[in-house]
Amino acid sequence: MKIVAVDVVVTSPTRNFVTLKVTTDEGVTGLGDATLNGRELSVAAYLKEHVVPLLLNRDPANIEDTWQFLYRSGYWRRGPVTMAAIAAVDMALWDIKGKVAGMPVYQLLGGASRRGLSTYGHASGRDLPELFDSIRHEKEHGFSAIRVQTSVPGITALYGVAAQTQASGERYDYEPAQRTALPVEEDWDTRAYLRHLPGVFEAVRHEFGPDLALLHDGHHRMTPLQAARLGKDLEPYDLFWLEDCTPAENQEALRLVRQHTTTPLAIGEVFNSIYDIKDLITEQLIDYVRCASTHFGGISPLKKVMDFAAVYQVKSGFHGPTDVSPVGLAAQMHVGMAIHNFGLQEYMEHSERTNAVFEQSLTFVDGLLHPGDQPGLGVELNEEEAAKYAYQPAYLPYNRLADGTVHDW
Ligand code: KDG
Ligand code: MG
Repeated sequence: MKIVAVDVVVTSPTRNFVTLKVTTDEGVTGLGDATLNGRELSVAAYLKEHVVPLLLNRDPANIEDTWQFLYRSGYWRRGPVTMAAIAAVDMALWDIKGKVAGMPVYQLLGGASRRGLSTYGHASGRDLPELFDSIRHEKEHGFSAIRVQTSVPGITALYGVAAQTQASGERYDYEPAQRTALPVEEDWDTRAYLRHLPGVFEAVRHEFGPDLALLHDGHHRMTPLQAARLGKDLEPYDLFWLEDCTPAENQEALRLVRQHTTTPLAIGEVFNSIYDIKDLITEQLIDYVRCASTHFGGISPLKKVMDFAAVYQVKSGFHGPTDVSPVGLAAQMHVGMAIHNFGLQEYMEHSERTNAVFEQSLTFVDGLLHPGDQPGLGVELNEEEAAKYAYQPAYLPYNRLADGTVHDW
């Protein structure tokens, strides 16, 4: 078989998505996700200008060889743009292989290790009553693990709090990238956050009892010492994990955090390669790998890093926000189905319009997500629907402290 066409499709049903479509001479097609939130067109150009010409006439069956060829022949390795582009190719080739074999991709990765994937939902609120309502809503929806984000007195706009009015005046609704010409400025105060958060978790634990798995995303905002203190302060409330407590580029920061707290740690949504996370795994400084198929180079490296992590009893907690497209979500669901050391899958659910563009075989029943048993990834692109929604510039926000200093967002 040969690759005869490769198309890069940019569509924006409710947010921007970049999708790669690979077509073979036998008419089999495969899809890959190359969406990089706020920088979408850079990956689209990387693919169109530098990758598509290299794929034509290649045998789509040779997934590992194609991955290594794209990774090594580019010389400039890693980085989110390069790795999202390689990820899209890798996913599309797994999709094709599954369709040719007549099997869902998880079968090709070793078969199902479980009935479905346990997931966590997102709850948030501006105050405790609103937060409790949001948690109840997620529980009724089937989630037995819930991420809790809350407003903090004195901070106007805070990541992950759906109902609050943002600096832009628009509602956040779990979609931090806003369709504005310039990134929106938000505010931040670490001391106020550290003072407020433990009380919120105490109230949530008291209200919902010991069973409910609770998670929190620190979104890279703390120093190692601040993160260590937060982890310690949250210990009585038995978190399932504390995510991204420090900026992710410094792996050593987690050593200090780990020495001070037994709150489980999760990190990796901004990582692009195994080299970003290998010390965290071998030194057992984390408990969950948050990498996403889309930003980590695809299915092949995600499966490899999880097999490596299994040696150290580190589990998966793949990143599943709405900016990972249904194709990217499917890719990591297949990995999650196959590996033994699956932990928990983030599931934010895409909009109805997005689901009309990406037709999916996924099911979500009683909190268990399943990619379905269609051959390949189980996602098809409705190109007519996709063509209705042109790309719209959108940026993630950024933070400034009270004195005007830029802070991690
Ligand atoms: O593009 C940025 C989002 O994917 C990120 O802010 C979401 O942190 C996130 C999460 O844990 O879902
Ligand atoms: Mg996160």
